[in-house]
Amino acid sequence: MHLKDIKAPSDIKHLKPKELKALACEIRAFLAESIPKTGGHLSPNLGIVELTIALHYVFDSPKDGIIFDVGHQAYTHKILTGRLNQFDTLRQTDGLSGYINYKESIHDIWESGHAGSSLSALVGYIYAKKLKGEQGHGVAVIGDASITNGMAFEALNLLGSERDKRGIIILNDNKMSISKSVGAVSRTLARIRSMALFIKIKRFWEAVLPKFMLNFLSYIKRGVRSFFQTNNIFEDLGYMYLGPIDGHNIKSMIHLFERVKRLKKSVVIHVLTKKGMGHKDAQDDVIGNFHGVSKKEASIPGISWSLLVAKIIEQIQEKERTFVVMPAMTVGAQFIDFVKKYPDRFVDVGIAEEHAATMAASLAHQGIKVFLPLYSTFSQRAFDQILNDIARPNHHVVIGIDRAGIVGEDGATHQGLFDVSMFHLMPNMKIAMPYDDKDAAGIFAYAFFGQSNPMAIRYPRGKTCFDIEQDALSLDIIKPSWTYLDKGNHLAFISYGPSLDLLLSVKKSLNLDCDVINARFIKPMDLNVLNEVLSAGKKLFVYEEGSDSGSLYPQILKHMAKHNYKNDIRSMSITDQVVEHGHYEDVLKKTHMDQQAVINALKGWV
Ligand SMILES: Cc1ncc(C[n+]2csc(CCOP(=O)(O)OP(=O)(O)O)c2C)c(N)n1
Repeated sequence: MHLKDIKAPSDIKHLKPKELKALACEIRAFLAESIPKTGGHLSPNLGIVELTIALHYVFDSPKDGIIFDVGHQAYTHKILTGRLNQFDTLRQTDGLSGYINYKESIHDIWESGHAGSSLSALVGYIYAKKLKGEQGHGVAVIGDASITNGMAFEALNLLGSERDKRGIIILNDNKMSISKSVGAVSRTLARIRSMALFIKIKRFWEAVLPKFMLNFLSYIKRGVRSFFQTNNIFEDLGYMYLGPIDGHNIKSMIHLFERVKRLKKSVVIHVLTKKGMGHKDAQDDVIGNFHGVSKKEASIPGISWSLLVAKIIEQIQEKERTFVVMPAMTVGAQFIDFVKKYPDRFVDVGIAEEHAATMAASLAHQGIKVFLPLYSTFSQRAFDQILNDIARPNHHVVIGIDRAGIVGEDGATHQGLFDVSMFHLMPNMKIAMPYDDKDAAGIFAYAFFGQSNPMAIRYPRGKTCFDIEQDALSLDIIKPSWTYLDKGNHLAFISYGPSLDLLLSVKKSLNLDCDVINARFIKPMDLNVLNEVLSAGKKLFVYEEGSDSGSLYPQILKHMAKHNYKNDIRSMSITDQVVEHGHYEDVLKKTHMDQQAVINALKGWV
C-alpha cells in the first residue's frame, strides 16, 4: 500500500502486521524528509508513528474520538486521515495547520495548541457521548510532560472517580518535554519504567493465561503488584494501569488496545516511545533542538529577541542576584547558557504556567528579584495567578512576554495578541515593549532596579539587529517615557515594538510630515509626550499588533475625553478575530495590518 492511497483510516484496517510495519517506515521516511522543508515539529512526530497507526487500526475514528494533547504530534494522524498531499503546505499561509484543526478533518476532534487540555477534553467527550446516547470510545494521547500539567491532573481527578464512564488515556512517554521532562511525576514514571522485570513477568502471564483467569487476576492484581512494586499513581487514582508497552511495536499495541476496548474501567496505557525515532540527530537530542525545526531560509542578520532578553537577564543577574522561574520553555526562550552559568538561579517548573506565576509571587514576597518568562499565548493560562497573586498585592515580578504579536506559522492557538488587554486591566501592573536592543536593556534595567511594581515586558518572535559579538548592552535605566523616532507637524504615528519600523516606512513612502512616536511604555503612558502632541492639535494614528481592548488606543481616548482634547484620532489593531497560521507578512496582510493597509487607511485623511 502506498501512502498516497490512504484517504481514511479504514484504508489501513486490512493490512497485516508486516504491512503496518512497512507503512510506519514509509511514514517516518516521509516525515523526516518533508518536515525540514516546511518547518514543523520533527521529534514528537517521528516518535509517535507506530502508536498512531495502532490507534487508527484498532479504533474507528471519528465514531471513536482520538484526542491529541497540544496537537503538535498529530502528523501521522493527518496522513492516515487523508492529508498527505497537503504536507508541502504544512504551516504555510492557507496550508495545513501544524496542529489539530477542526476545519481540516472530521477526524480532528480536539483543537488546543496549549498543553494539558486533552484529558479534560476526553472527559467532556465521554460525557457528551453518554448524554447523546452515542456509541464509541474516547481516547486521549498525552505526553509525559503534558500530563504533569495542573489541568491534566484536574481531569484525572474527576475521571478516576467516575464509575459509569470509561476513558482511554494513552500516556506517550518519551522522557522528554521539549527538553528533558522535569519534576516528581517524571521521576515516578521513570520508576514505573524501571520495573522491567515485573512487566516481563506480567506479559508472560498475559500471553499464557486464559481470559477468565486474567479477569480474576485483575481483581487481585493490586495486591500482587504491590508485592513487586510500590504504589502506582494512576491505580491509586482509580485507573487501570497497563504497561509500560513498547510504543514502536505495532503488533503488541494492537493486541493491547483490542483488549482495552472491552474494559469497563478508565485506563491509563503507558506507552514508551523514542522521541525523534529513526533520525539519528533527533534521537540523540537531549536539549530539544529537534522538537521543532525551521525551514531553511536566507539567514537574517541579528539575534532573536528571546536571546537578547536572555543576555540582558544574564547581565542583570551579574549586577544583582535574581531568580528565573521558567515554565518548560528553556530552549525556546534561549536560556540554555543562563542555566549553565547560574544553575542555582533558575528552575524549570515544567508545563505549569499557573504554578510558575504563584511561585514567582511568593519568591518576590520574600524579597527575591524574580524573572518569569512566558510566551504571550501561554501567559493566558496564568491570568488569575498573575492578577490575584502578583498584581493585586503589587509583587515585584518582572514578566517577560515572549512571542508577543503575530507569531506566524504556529497559528491561531499561539498568537500573542491578547496580553496587553489582559495585563492592562490588572492593578499595579506596568507594561512595556522595547523598539530595539537599547530600549530593551534600559527597560529591563528599569523593571529590576528602577521600580518595584509587577511589570510585563513584551518582545516579538522575530530577530533584532544586535551583534552579539560586537555590541554591548547598557543597563542604563529608561524611565517610563516615550520617544520620537521622527518628528513632523500635522500627524503623530503612535505605536510600540518593531511595528514602528512599518510606520517609519509608511512615513517615508508617503513623504508625510508626521511624528513617529515610540510608545515603549504602554502602561503607564508618557503623558508629557501625549499632551505635547494633543495640544499641538495633531491628528493621531495608533497602530497596535494585537487586540485593542484595553490597549493603548482606548487609553488615549479616555485621556482625551477626560481632558477634553478634540484631536482627530484613528487606530489599527487586530481586534475580535481569530488569526490563523501563515507567514508573518501574509498574516499582516490578511489582518489588514500591512504597510499598504496603513496607506489605504490614511488616504483622504492626511
Ligand atoms: C500551556 C503550554 N505551555 C507550553 C507549551 C509549549 N510546548 C509545546 S509541546 C511541549 C512539550 C510537550 O511534551 P510532551 O507532552 O512530553 O509531548 P512530546 O512533545 O514529548 O511528545 C511544550 C512545553 C504549550 N504548548 N502549552
